[in-house]
Amino acid sequence: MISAPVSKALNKQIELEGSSSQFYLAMASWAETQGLNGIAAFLYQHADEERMHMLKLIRFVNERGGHGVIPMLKQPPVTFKSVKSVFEEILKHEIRVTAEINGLVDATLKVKDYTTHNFLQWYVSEQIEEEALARQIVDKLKLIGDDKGGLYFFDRDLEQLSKTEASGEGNEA
Ligand code: OFO
Repeated sequence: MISAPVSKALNKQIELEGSSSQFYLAMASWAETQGLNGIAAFLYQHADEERMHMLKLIRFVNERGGHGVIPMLKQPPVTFKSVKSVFEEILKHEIRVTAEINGLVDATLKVKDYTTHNFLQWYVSEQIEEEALARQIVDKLKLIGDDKGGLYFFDRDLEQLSKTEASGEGNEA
């Protein structure tokens, strides 16, 4: 049985994963309106992944005798300054999510909840991947700078990446 404080902390994470999904969805929709279909495909897919992160937590809390609460979410931004700023925001966001996961891991150790601690290890690994990917993309965009041709190829690369992830490679979840 999950303790009330751990259940509360996991519910906070459920909310964060839910708002991550909305955030990616907002960026995907914006990218699509800019004719950046590859970037949009990648972001739509990532929005689905974040929803899956939220669902995984809801199911875990319920299985352990708690109650996963479906959160009310704030509206994410509608427009974005540039593709680079989108991915810079993603990197910042994922760094924040990593910090929250680490805080959760720490909290479970303090109350000796080893089951939840073990469950959270999946999120620890996932955050390493998410941060690394966001960092790689930001670095690529820095190289591209204002080169429109570069952005065209970048869009194609992300389309390819989303296809690879959809086929199961590079996505262990
Ligand atoms: Fe759920 O990992 Fe990103 O936010």
